[in-house]
Amino acid sequence: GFDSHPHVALIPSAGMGHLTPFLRLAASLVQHHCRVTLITTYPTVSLAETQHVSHFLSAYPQVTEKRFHLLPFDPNSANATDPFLLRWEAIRRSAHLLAPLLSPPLSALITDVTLISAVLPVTINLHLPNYVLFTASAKMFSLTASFPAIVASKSTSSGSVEFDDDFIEIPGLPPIPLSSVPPAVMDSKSLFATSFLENGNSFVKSNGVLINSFDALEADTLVALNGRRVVAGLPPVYAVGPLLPCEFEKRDDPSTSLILKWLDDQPEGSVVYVSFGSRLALSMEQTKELGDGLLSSGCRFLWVVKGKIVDKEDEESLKNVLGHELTEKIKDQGLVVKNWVDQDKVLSHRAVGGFVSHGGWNSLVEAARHGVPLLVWPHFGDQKINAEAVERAGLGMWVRSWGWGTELRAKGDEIGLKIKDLMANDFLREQAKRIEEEARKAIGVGGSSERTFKELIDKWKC
Ligand code: BUP
Repeated sequence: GFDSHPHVALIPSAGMGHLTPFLRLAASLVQHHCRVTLITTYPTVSLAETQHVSHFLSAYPQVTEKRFHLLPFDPNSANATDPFLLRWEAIRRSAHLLAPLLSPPLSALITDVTLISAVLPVTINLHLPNYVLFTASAKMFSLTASFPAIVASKSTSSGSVEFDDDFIEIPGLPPIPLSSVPPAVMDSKSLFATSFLENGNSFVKSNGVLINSFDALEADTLVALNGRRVVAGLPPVYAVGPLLPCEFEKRDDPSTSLILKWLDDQPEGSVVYVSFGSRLALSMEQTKELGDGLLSSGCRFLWVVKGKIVDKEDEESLKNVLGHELTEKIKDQGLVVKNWVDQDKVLSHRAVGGFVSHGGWNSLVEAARHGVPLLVWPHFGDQKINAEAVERAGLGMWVRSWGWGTELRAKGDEIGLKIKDLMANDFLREQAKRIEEEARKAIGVGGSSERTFKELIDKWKC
């Protein structure tokens, strides 16, 4: 029947890179007069996630929280060690018990991409439309969706997969270098690889895919996807980005005040912001090379470091993570912090003129929205593919010869030169400003993302 207020449930996966866009989307749905149910699982992997969900729920009392109690899960039973990946698997293994949380009748369920193949049987059974929120780039989506067919075409009679070329061909799109494919995907027995394939196979059975991207950022990829050239039977792809940070995400703790005060004292565009996201702790060697690079660049910097992957376990002091020598040397040139920073406030600060990022998609889109040029240094997963996407858009650069960060190929001097180049590159700065303007237009009245989002909500009304 006709309902002018669609009721949408969302089921995010573990990790801030997944939770953040889900909560931004949820907030946006509330603003568009949708009823929203958020499906949560506890305990979360990181403290940041618990705080984030609780700030969100206090800011939006009209949102219904449904707690999904997971079945006991033995991490040793899965071929993986990453705590976030293990949580995805725990949710996947409980997904068949979701049905009772999906009532009263909903207009749609929006599922994280890491969970889709496990959740789909439930929603199909309930005749509930299922949409995926893909939390990386449209470019990465094109690889994820075409990968099952690629693997099938490369399988030998013995069952192994042999990639004989240096590139992966995706219909309608430029080939993707094999060296950019997430390494975990190439390890065909890993948990990541098997669920990546299962999820990749599921898109054709879902009703649509939402992506935190916009036309000017990934024009050709979005055109190819929606021209249905990439994978036969793929549902519509809805580029609804940039998803905006919300009031509830803002921080005004002492550490944030200190950072902002420090930035206030720096000349316009002079500071390079360095952060590798919420799931990556650099090794001692990498920290040293990056530290040397920042120093030799001669630029001022704001550097967010992490000692451990999971924040709850990160008790090491800043001094220990950096080492005595580096701590002493950087004092006059940069500010290094080990807390969660309000990245939106940092990127919007006039003093910030460049961003050295690991290539997490949320961070890259946030840089786009604020017109901050990027130097991407990919470490794992989708990060090289995302880096290619921002390079193509003109928003940033990355150095292919550095390989994955974990390979330790990037050395201090070279990192320093690249950072210098990033901060002095007027052409890149101009392009970044143009993309910022395009981002603003995309979500403004009549913009591509705004129209797409409304179209989707209208679909849920009938
Ligand atoms: Br760290 C950090 N403050 O101190 P990505 C991150 N963030 O606001 P990731 C902060 O977390 P995946 C901090 O703005 C972005 O929205 C940041 O997501 C925010 O990378 C989010 O950039 C991080 O996608 O996740 O965390 O590595 O691997 O899933 O992409």
